[in-house]
Amino acid sequence: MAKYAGLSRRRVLAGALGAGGLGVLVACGNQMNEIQNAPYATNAARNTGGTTADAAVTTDGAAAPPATSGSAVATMDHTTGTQSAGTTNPASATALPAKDWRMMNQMHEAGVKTFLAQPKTIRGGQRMEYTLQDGIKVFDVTAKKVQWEVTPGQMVEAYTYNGVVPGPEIRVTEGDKVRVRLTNDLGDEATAIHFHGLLIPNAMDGVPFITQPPVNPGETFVYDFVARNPGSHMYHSHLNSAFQVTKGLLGAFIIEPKDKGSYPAFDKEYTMILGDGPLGYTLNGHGFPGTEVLTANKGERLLVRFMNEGLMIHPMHLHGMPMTVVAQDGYVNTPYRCDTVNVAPGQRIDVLVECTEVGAWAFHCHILAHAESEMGMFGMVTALIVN
Ligand SMILES: [Cu+2]
Repeated sequence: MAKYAGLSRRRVLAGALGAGGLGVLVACGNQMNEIQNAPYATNAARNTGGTTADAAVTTDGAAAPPATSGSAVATMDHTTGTQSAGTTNPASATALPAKDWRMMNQMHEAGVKTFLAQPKTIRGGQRMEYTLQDGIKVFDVTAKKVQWEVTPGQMVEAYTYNGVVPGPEIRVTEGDKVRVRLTNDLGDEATAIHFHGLLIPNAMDGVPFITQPPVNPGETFVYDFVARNPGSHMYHSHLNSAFQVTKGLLGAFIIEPKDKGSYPAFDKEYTMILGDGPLGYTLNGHGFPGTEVLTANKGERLLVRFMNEGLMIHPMHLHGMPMTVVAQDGYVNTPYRCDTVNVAPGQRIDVLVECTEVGAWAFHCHILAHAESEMGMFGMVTALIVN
């Protein structure tokens, strides 16, 4: 696999550098160097495989996996210690530059600082409001394209439900009557919603040409059903899905049990939706350092609902404390402990964490090519901070 991809990749990096607005001051040994946007540019390049988002999709519409090899790397200027995107020595396009450990440290540190400061960005997955009509909980969902800030300063075209990635969380209680009204404002593609994991009437299953006609641009389709099986589920597109879902047409669909005693007790919960594809490697629609920190107080029992909406398996690893797997695909199972849990595409894995250890604990995918490079951490990385 080519380590460096030459000038086309540099132009992309130059664009990423130009898109950001912040300079980052980082310490380097005993000197201070200003690196313009270094963590953003490098993470942007990493998160999208060093190409524009659309270039990660092949002409037949299938999503290509994000690149895992380094590409936009040959931009270190070893004489000045600064990045030189755009104007590079032609010789460096073929020659491997010597490692610059100070530069690597700077980039790692800058990314972590940005992350710990928790950049102001739009978060998807907030609970969706509903209206109650004749005893039915009615949710209005519009599929539309937006420019989405995957990492700070890096805007990518996303396909969204109601403008955010993940789409707003739909949360109901077992036995509720539910109506989801889907309006397609994508403009140039049909779509449909599949309610992944729900026991549902066949006509409501959301698969075009099997259970319903496609919802064409400008059309609305109404899904009506009763929420039968409690647990962590999902809703997502089932048309051109390798493209539409990885572009962002996805969200959590959580059915709380009528009998709270049928599910293990917890104090606090997070849903963590895993993604890979045109938006890069993401947790809840963002790549590090744009990912959200998880927080808990010592002694709290934290529930994490992993949901994989990507095309790859992601072994999620928490430092510092074990995880106890309590449910898979909404079904409560015999619990078992681990510190790394494989989450396959389509799976939902619920884990409990007894927050016994104070500190900032890294929490990341352990396919390390989805998480960290010589340019710093990127993609599927966050932290659990126990106070
Ligand atoms: Cu991964």
